[in-house]
Amino acid sequence: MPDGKYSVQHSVTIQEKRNSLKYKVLTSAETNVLSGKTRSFEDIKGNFDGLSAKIRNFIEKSADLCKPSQLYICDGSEEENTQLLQLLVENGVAKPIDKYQNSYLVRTNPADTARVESKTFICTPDKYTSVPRTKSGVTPSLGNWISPEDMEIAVKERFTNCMVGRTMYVLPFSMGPVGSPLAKIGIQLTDSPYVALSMRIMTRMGAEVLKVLGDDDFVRCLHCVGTPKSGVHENPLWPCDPERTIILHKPETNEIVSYGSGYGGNSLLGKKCFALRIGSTIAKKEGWLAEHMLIMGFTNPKNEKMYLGAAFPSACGKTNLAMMTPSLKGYKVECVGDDIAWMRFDKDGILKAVNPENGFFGVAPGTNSKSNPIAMETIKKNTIFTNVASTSNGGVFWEGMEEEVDLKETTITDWKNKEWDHQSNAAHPNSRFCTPAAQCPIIDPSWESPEGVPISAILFGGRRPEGVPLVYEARDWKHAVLVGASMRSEATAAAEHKGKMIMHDPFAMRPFFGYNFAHYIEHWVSMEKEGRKMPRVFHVNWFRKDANGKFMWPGFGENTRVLDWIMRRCNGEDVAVETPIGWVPKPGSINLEGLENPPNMEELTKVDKEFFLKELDQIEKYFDDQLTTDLPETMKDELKRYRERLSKY
Ligand code: SAT
Ligand code: MN
Repeated sequence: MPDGKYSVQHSVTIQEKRNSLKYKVLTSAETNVLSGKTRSFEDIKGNFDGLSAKIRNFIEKSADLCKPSQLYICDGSEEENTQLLQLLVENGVAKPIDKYQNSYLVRTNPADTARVESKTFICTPDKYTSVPRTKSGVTPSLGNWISPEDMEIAVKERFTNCMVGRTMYVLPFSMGPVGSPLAKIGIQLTDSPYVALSMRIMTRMGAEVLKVLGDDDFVRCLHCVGTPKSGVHENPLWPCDPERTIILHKPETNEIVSYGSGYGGNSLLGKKCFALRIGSTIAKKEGWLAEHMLIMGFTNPKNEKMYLGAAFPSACGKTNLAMMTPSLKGYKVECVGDDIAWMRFDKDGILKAVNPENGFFGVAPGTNSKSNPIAMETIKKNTIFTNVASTSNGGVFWEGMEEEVDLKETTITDWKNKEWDHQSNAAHPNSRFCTPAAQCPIIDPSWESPEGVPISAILFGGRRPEGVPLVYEARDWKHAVLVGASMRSEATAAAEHKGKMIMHDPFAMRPFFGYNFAHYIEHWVSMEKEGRKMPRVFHVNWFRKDANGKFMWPGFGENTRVLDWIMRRCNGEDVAVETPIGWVPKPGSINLEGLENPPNMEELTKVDKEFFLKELDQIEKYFDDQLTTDLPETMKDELKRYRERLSKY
C-alpha cells in the first residue's frame, strides 16, 4: 500500500467494531409485532419503535423494495461518527490523514467523480411543468423530465433487492438551523456509510431533528450506490453503477431517489437535490427563493456592515469569495454560507437569507494559504477529503499546494492511489473537502440566526475570459432578472462537461432548476412588490484575460476593492456611469491603492458595443431555442429595451 500503515488506534478488527456497535437485535417475533408483517432486515441499530408512523412507513416501504440486511438509525452522536469512521478505515475505504485531527481521505471509483447532469430528472405528470418547450431539433439544456410511469420503472429496475447484504442507514436531517421557521426536514435512506458521515457534516443530522419533526411530513430521500448489471464491482472499495446512475426528483410528493453514484451532489441528497431542486419548487409555492448562492457579511472601515448573496456556477470561486481575506486594511468578511441560500422577504419587506447547509463541500485544487487561508484553517480537523492526493508524511496534496508541501522530502500518492508521476493530476480537478461550517474562523455570528440575515445586494457572475467588465450594476429589478437569466460561464470539472466552452448557466442554476425555467423567471419577476426593499443586483467577472491569456484582475483578496465599490453603490454614492448593459464604475472610483501592478481599468470597465451585440444575439437565440413560446413577456420587453439601448450607444 503506497500510503503507508494505518495508525494503531485504527487497527481494531471488524468483529470488535461490530460488538461495540451495540445493535439492538430484535427477535423475529418482536420485529413482526412492530411492523405487523415480516421485515426483510435482520438487525436494527436504534429505536425503530420510537420513530413516527410516517417515518416507519417510509423505511418499511423502502426496505421491502431494497431488502437491506441491517437497519442503522443514525442519531448523529460523536460515538456513532467514530464507529462509522472506523468501519470505513477497517474496510480500506478511508485513510486517516494523520496531520489533521480526525480527518480522512476517500478515493472514489474514477468513474464516479462528479455530478451527472444528463442523468438527473424531474418527474411531473405534465412535462412542461418541469422543463420549457424547446425548438424542435434543439437539444434541451434546462433540465430533464421523466414521466411518473417511467420513474416507477426506473426505480423498480434498479432498486429491487439492491441492498441485500448491506446496511440501510436512516439519516434524519434538517436543512437550516434545527427548529428555524425557514428550515425544512428530510429523511435520507442510504447504503453508504461515507454518505452518512458526509451528511452529518453537510446538514444538521440526528436525533434532535426527529424531536422537532414530530409527526410532521418530511422530504423522502432514498439513495443506493448500486451494483452493475454484471453483479461485479470494478472497485469494491467504492461500489457504484455509473452505467445506470439516475437521480430523480418528484416535487409533487417531495421525493428524491438516487441510484448508482456515491459522489457529492448525486448522493448527499440535502444539497442540490433537496435544497435547490425540491427547494425551488417549495419556494415557488410558498413565495420565496432557493438559490445557488453564497452568503457573506462585508464590513468597511467605517464599521458599516452589509450582507450579500452571490450566484456563481459550481467551481467558480463561491467558497473563496465567501471566506475572502480582504487585501485592504479595515475591511472584514464574515461567512454565512458558500453554496446555497434560502431567501424570503420578511413582514417589513426585507429580504432575509439562511444557509440551509451545515458544512462546506469545497473544490480542493487551487485552495491554498494565499488563495483561501481561511479554508486551509477550516479543514485542519474533522474533515473528509475525497479524491485529493496524500503525502508520505500523513498530509494531503492537490494542485495549488506546491508551496505548502516539500515536494523533495515527501512522496505523493495521487487520487487514483498510484505514486504520482508529477505530470498527470495529483488530485482530481473536482476533488473536494467536506468540513463543518462552524469550524470556519470567520463564520458570521448570525450564521445560524433562525430568521436569517438581511440581504442588501445580489451578485451574479461566472468565468468570462472575454468582453464582460469587472463589475456592473443592473438598472432595476426586471433588468436584474434578465442579467441573471443571461448568465454564461466557462464549463468546469464539477459536472461531466468536457472542455472549456462558454455555457449558458442562468442564475448559476441550470443544473438545479426544480421546475420549468420560464416559470422560474416569472417567479423572480414576481418578487418585486409594493413595500419591499429590493436588493441591488450586480454582475461581476474576476476572470477576464488579456491577449496573452493572463488574468487581468488579481482576484481573491483584491476583490475587496470591487465589494467596496458595490457597498458604495448600495449607500447611494455617485460612483457609476450609465451604459446600455447597466451601471459601470466611474473612472477612478475603484480603489487601486497599494496594488503593485495596477490593472488596466479602462479595459476592465469598458463596454464594447460589438461584443455585447453579439452576446445579445446569442442570448436571444438561446431563449428562442430553449424557451420558445414559454419565454415570459417581461423578458421579451427587457430584451427589446436592451437592444434599443445598445444600438443607440
Ligand atoms: O457535487 S456538488 O453538486 O455538491 C458540488 C457542486 O457542483 O457545486
Ligand atoms: Mn454548488
